[in-house]
Amino acid sequence: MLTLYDYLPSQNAWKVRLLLNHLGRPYEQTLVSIFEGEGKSANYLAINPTGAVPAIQEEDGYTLAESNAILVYLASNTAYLPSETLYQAQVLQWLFFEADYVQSTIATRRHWMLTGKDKNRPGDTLTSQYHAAIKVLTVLNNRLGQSPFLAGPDYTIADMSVFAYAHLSDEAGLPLPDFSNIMRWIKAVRQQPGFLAETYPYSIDEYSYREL
Ligand SMILES: N[C@@H](CCC(=O)N[C@@H](CS)C(=O)NCC(=O)O)C(=O)O
Repeated sequence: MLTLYDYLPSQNAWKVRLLLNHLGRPYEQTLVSIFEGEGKSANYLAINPTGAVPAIQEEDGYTLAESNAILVYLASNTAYLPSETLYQAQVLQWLFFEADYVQSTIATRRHWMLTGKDKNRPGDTLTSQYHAAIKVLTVLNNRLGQSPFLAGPDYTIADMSVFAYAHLSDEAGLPLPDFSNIMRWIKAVRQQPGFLAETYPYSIDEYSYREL
């Protein structure tokens, strides 16, 4: 059976849980206590060289890391990753956008704010991060004003990936309700069959205040 290396409050890991839920694919979970340093163990670094979650391991030992690469792999030959070349490339466009822009702004800011780490960050870093996050939400809102879902007419792994942190933007101190197209899309994503509503707060982990 597939193994998912997971840390419950991680929304990068939640993306993978969401897709597995949509697919109805059974898996085993191995929890990695990242803030206690378990990700830095030699055993785990052999699975994911960055020490981060998520990662997966197939029964034959094959391993894969980076949440968006995992989504591409697991969604291949399913309705969640179109096979037509340009449509598939548009899915990749939004997956790369997520990894580059969403993770460095909304996700990082939310992590800092929910674990108190924002108090140890310089004010100008927080200010420039806020403006960068607003720009990301504006790009998403504009795109979702033109298209029902990010890559086109269908719900794909691009939506799963971006949704993971974007729908929690209010927890990063961002004015999510101001972005009406994103709000419409959030409702549409929640209505997809097999949507996974369950997320976990950092407060379930007594070590989450630690720096990585
Ligand atoms: N780009 C990576 C980011 C993964 C990531 O940052 N994971 C966090 C949890 S959300 C983590 O495990 N951090 C621990 C570390 O980096 O050592 C992905 O998309 O999978």
